[in-house]
Amino acid sequence: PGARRVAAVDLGATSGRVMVGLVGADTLQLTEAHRFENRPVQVGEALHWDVLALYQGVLDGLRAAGPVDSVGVDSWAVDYGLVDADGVLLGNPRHYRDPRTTPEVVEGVWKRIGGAEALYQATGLQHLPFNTVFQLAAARGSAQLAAARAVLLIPDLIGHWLSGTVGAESTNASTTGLFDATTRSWSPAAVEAAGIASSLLPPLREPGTFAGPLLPRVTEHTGLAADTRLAIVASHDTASAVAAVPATGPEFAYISCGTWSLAGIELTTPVLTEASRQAGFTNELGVDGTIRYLRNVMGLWLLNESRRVWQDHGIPADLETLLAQAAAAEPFACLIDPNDPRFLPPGDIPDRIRRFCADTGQPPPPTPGATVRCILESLALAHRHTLRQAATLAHRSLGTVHLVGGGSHNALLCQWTADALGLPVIAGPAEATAVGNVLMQGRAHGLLADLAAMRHLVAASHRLCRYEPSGDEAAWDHAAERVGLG
Ligand code: LFR
Repeated sequence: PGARRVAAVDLGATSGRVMVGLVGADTLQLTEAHRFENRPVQVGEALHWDVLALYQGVLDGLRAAGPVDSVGVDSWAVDYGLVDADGVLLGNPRHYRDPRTTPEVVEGVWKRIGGAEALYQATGLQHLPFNTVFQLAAARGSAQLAAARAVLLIPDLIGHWLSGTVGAESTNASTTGLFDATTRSWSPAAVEAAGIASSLLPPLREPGTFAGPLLPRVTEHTGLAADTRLAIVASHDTASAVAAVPATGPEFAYISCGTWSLAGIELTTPVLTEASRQAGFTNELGVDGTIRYLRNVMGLWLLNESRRVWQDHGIPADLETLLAQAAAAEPFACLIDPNDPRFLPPGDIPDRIRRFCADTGQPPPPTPGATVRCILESLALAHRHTLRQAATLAHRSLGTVHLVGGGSHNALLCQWTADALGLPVIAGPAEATAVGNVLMQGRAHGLLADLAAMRHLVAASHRLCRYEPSGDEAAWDHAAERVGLG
């Protein structure tokens, strides 16, 4: 069969895009049809996603895409919309950086299930305060939750509007803390601990399948053909990105680097040991029955949010200039633990970095360039720490490191990650998420056999950049010890 033309809708924390993909057994080409901003909206204490603006961007993008055989949607994980008995959205979805999942909410869930250990045994999910299980627990007793008939994760909500179907795609369901990584189904114990009715959780659906045709209103509005189908892709953006890692051998590590750095390895069975839980590792689902064994590292959020604050304060924050200044700044002058919880909420990251330095007896970075150096060196150290821990906990060795996502354009971060690990880093593709989305649609159309075929196609069709370690590992060892990432 020949190549297919598909549309990949990829929603990220700062922007959404619709890419047109041409995919076949030996064909993989992506072009951007439309890109639009994603601007979270603060109302009082609550931080929301403007999901209707995103949906409008999706429709505009589908119209710009022109005729396609199918449409697939992926986005960040965890967040959801509640829909009522008429299938209508109840309120705006909250942002995972919303402050309502307090320690009391988290402890309430742990108490109901018999401790954090029991929740990890049931789900295999790393503890993050914003996991869906805690968000829903925080919403307990609200009028909205009382009226809700389904919890739809963001890509499934967009898919519902496009096709009228209701379901929960499994890779994204595995990020909720309501899903059992061992049985690959919803976890009754975790659902009970969240305090919600299990009927709110839609039936699971598997990536590489079709949900049904787009609604007539949608095809009329976008000019797409009436038989255009909604494809179920690996709708968790990280799962799509990992599926698109251009690895050609078995033992590789990956870092999907954008707003977050998701650093880990691929396994066939979950690791649910107490050491794994304490180290904060997650067992999320990949495609073809794989486990994404990884940990969230705070990622380029630190840099992007710093730039936003500098711009607000009238301080120049051109990326190229900042990176050149960072390259010229003093090495290892100050370091942070990127995963310190103080860096999670939106706000003045440069100020929080200064405070972190003050609290740890380090000189605060004197300039934006020095701050960027601090961020990137610290991220490289966190990458190293995370990958080495993943390998140890899963009894594996570290092979080639693939760095995919927007961060693959950041040469300093790629080089320093290679230096810190003492391993070569292969950077690219930058659009790994959209590539994975397109590839899974290729699977649904029967054009690609398995994960290995998908990855070979990415390796064959993309120009990748290789960074060799510079050999100064001792300096990185010393730096890692200083900041507790040794
Ligand atoms: C990356 C990502 C991460 C998830 C975070 C919040 O975009 O999907 O995998 O932990 O966003 O949903």
